[in-house]
Amino acid sequence: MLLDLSGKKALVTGIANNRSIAWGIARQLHLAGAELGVTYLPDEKGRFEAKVRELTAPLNPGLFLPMDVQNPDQMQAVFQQLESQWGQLDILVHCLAFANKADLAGDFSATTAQGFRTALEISAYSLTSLCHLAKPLFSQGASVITLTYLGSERAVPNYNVMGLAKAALEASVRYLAAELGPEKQVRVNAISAGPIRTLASSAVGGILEMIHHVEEKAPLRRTVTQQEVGNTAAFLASPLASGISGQVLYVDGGYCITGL
Ligand code: 0WD
Repeated sequence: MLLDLSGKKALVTGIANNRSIAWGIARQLHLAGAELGVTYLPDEKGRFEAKVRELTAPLNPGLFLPMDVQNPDQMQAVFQQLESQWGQLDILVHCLAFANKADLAGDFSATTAQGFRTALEISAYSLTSLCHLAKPLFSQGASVITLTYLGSERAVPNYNVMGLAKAALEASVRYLAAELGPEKQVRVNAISAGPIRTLASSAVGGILEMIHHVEEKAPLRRTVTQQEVGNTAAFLASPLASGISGQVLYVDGGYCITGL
């Protein structure tokens, strides 16, 4: 098989339900033979846990743990477990983001300091803290993958503070790639996905109009699927992408090249 991830250990964050991009990624990594560890965002009633556990059961995750990236103890616990169970990490998938709904519509200038901090901390800083924890465990040639969006470089209506978070995330990809490459050939890349209907994207005002716009204007005249993003993640995780680091790779049907 050209794309073979058998024996690779992959930690996948950000699965919320069967529409999540992280779910598309987890399935394609599994199909390529990787062993999965899954983290979920815990809530008080344990509903997320039950849902994600049931969804991911067919993929037999070797690790299944709660992790809120605003909770350093939970993050540390994940990596302790990972170290004792796996001893190393080959693939790290960062596929999560959050901003207050009020900051994802209306005037960008109305963003509060609190809203700014929340969006940047959860959506951008978390990649850095995850990489810091994972650094001693990364295997030779390990691959880190995060998810970003075109709103980092263009003023996309309503994306607002999340655009800033994604710009910071993309800059983090470059700094992390520069830090992690020399010693163990660890690669860090972002996939910039076109708009897909998910729990997170439904919080962005006017997402359906955005999707229709892409269907009309993108060179491929359609949006992309979670599976297409998952295939790209599997490629980036594999030795087929051994020369690629610090990049933002667009999986958007070509939309980003258009003049709108
Ligand atoms: O159109 C889209 N859907 C695009 C999404 C286009 C381009 C990029 N992306 C990005 C998102 O910005 C995000 O980085 O892809 C990533 C995954 O997003 P998704 O698949 O669209 O959304 P979703 O299925 O909701 O998964 C994101 C999850 C959260 O779900 P909710 O909606 O409940 O916030 O991120 C997780 C959570 O599971 N999450 C957290 N995980 C750990 N700690 C936290 C947190 N503090 N906050 C949210």
